[in-house]
Amino acid sequence: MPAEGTRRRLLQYYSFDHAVELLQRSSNIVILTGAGISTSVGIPDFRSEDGGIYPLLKKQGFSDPEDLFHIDSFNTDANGFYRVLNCILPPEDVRISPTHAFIKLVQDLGKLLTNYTQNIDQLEEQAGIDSKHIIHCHGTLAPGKCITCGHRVKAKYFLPFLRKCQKVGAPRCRVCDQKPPGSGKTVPKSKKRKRGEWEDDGSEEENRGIIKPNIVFYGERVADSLSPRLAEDILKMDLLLIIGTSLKVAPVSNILVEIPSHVPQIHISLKRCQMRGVTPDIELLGECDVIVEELARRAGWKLKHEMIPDAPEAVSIETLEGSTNKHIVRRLKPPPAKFEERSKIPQEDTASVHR
Ligand code: CNA
Ligand code: ZN
Repeated sequence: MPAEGTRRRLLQYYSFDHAVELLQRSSNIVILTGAGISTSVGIPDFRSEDGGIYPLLKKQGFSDPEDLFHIDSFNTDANGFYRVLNCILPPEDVRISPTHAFIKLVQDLGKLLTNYTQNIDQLEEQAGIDSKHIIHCHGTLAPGKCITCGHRVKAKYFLPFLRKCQKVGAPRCRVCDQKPPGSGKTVPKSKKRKRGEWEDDGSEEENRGIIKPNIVFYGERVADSLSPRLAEDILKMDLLLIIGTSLKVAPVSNILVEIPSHVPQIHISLKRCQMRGVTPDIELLGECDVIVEELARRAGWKLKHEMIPDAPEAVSIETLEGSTNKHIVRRLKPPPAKFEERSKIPQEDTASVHR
């Protein structure tokens, strides 16, 4: 018997091909995404042991890296925040990943109801996903807004400036900088000041006129549009895809608990779903780009992306021992280059290798 509050799995769906069938026959798909869909294009996630920002910051001596993304930290030491933000800024010439292209394809096929994204990198827009299909649960990097007077800085000016912040410090509001101190709204008083070794002596007055990115910090409310949209979507959705998220950040992770249990759920990620009460019907474990590419190929959909080879590469799908619905999906690598090279070595050279 499942634990109380745990969704009962739909036992008729368990294989990779069931996932393909669900994609083919569904017409109102909700896709919940996280930082894992952008790692392949050079934007690290938070929690991956291999390359995530939190483990990296821990190695640098920050005992509680999550604190750096708390609104109270921003209000007391914006420079410290901007130094860290640098780690998750998209590279200047960033491209979308095959997974972004897959979500766009779902839209083009008329099957995308909503992409609830926790990402702040705005690659959904770059992929061509229509804003009517996107809920940015945690906001976006840009535009920026002055925390004192509310002056807004357009994305096209703010994004390039963000790249300089590590060197020049937090961006400042030109309106406030022209006014004498005390003439604007004051920065909210911090309730949370245990930041130990990374405290930067930043006073509230120093933070006057700082520009804040449009992201939702820990300690702030998620996008107002999330709950009403979810209430609507719940009535229409016929499939939930969860891609590249650890599901560790509430309240977004709670979306899953609110979705009616008859709606099939597919979870695609490097790691198994570990959120209590969440029981995806099918778990596809591995690089999301490889998995969506194979799903699209088997569904007969044309997924085009510069990182996807023209000739399909074989993947292996291995069911985890002791389960029916958890599958490890890997691209079968072509033989290592050295073998090819060796076969091209002229006969006499081969002989010298064995001499
Ligand atoms: P997270 O907690 O770091 O989890 C990411 C998840 O994705 C982990 O479970 C990984 O195993 C998995 N993953 C990583 N790479 C891949 C891959 N190639 N294929 C499949 N799975 C992969 O991040 P969440 O998104 O769950 O947490 C929400 C936070 C992260 C939000 O507040 C975001 O704003 C924040 N964030 C966003 C970005 C971005 O916008 N690109 C980058 C870093 C952090
Ligand atoms: Zn201002």
